[in-house]
Amino acid sequence: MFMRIDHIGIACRDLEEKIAFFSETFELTVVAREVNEEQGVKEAMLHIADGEGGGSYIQLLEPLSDDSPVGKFLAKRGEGVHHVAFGVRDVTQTMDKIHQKGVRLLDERPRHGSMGSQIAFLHPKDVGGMLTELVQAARPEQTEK
Ligand code: V0V
Ligand code: CO
Repeated sequence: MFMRIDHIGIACRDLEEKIAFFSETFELTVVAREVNEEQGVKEAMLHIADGEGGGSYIQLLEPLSDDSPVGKFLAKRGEGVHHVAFGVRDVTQTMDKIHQKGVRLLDERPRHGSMGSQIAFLHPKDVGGMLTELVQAARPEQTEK
């Protein structure tokens, strides 16, 4: 079902400061930046490695507002790991399979994610307290601008 860890999402208050820290400390390169209004975040992807069907990354997330998912998380828990995202071949099919096993989906249909991906979230309370994201990476031709 899962092909790789696509990314670890980290909630931060100051995106630029955390980009500087992660890129300098771990020698990682920022490969994408995006403001995602629907998800209420400003985010950056730092590349780690390439895997089957896509790469793996650290995703740094700064909230666009206090009442967004990441804004609420910061207020409640402070900075730190916000979610773990797994790479899947077909996000809709994987959502159906997982839903049939009794795990609540936070999205009824896939949403737009970083770098042209299709994403969907699973309820953290049904996954041992871990907010879980499914990622179907864009095919190369879909990421070309
Ligand atoms: C909340 N909870 C978490 C959590 N956020 N547990 C683990 N990890 C998290 N990140 C717990 C929280 O402590 C509560 O537990 C319970 O879940 C319900 O949380 P709540 O505070 O009552 O509810 P909200 O309104 O904060 O909503 C939480 C959820 C929300 C997870 C439903 O954040 C959501 O819909 N997230 C999905 C979208 C998202 O996170 N987007 C930002 C990343 P107790 O206190 O009841 O025990 S965007 C992204 O990754 C992109 C674009 C990408 O990858 O490309
Ligand atoms: Co993510």
